[in-house]
Amino acid sequence: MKARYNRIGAYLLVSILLLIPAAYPAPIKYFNLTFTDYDCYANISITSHTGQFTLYLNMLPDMCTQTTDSLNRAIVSTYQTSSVLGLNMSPGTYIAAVEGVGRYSLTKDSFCNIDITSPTMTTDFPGYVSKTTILEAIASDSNAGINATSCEVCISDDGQCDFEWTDLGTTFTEISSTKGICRYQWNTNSTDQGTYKVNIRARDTQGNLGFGTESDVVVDNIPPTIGSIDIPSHSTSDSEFDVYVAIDDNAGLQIATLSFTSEKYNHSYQLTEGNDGVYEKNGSTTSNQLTMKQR
Ligand SMILES: [Ca+2]
Ligand SMILES: [Ca+2]
Ligand SMILES: [Ca+2]
Repeated sequence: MKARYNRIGAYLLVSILLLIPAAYPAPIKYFNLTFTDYDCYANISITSHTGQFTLYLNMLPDMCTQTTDSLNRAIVSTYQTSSVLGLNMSPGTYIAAVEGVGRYSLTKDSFCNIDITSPTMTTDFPGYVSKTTILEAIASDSNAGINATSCEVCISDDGQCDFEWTDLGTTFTEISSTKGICRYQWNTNSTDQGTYKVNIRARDTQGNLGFGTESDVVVDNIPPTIGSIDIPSHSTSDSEFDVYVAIDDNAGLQIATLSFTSEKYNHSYQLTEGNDGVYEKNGSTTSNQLTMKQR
């Protein structure tokens, strides 16, 4: 009987052991490193806080597979730091990976010696301008940096910015070595009324040219005309009344302000609908709460 129990015990032990894999593969986390320029280097450093890790960097760009058989690797145990280097890397996406169990942290540093990427130009031009206005663009170039005297502005009346670029000289305002503002003061008093294509462009120190977003800007130096104001000659306190004013403008009314004074009150209201035409304001002499609609 005892021998039989021993056989059953051995059978159970073997069964349990068979359920346990011989070895667990260490988990791998992949990440990418992308370059758009040439002659780039990368320095990826790994620190183990607990456990052993292997850091890999595949030096062949745009590979779909693996990194772990690469020779370019660094191995660290708890409290150790090591790094892998990539030199003379070309444009492309490179796969890196960390293999191991525990906690770790990474630092990544990279730089390219040959910059072929254009600066990024961020523009937000106004839709309507009058008198003297400022056109500006924020230029940034994270690699070579911006050429601080390379700003040019285009104001075109033929529908396309192509040959109308004017060098702004030293008007570039630096924010940092890789970022700055191109600014142009446009005196529209000597410009014909109408719609213009406007844009700003700049170069980085390697000569790469970046463009802002070409936009329509309307020059409008003609003030609106105010027609007769139709308002009741008398109103009692708390009574409702209507005011009718005809306002005309050549290029889109932006803001109109209606002011009136009574024996007790002095009010000013802004009409902001932005359309030409006749406006209607309904209100009370005892309240600042007025509604306005286009009649
Ligand atoms: Ca660049
Ligand atoms: Ca043109
Ligand atoms: Ca106008």
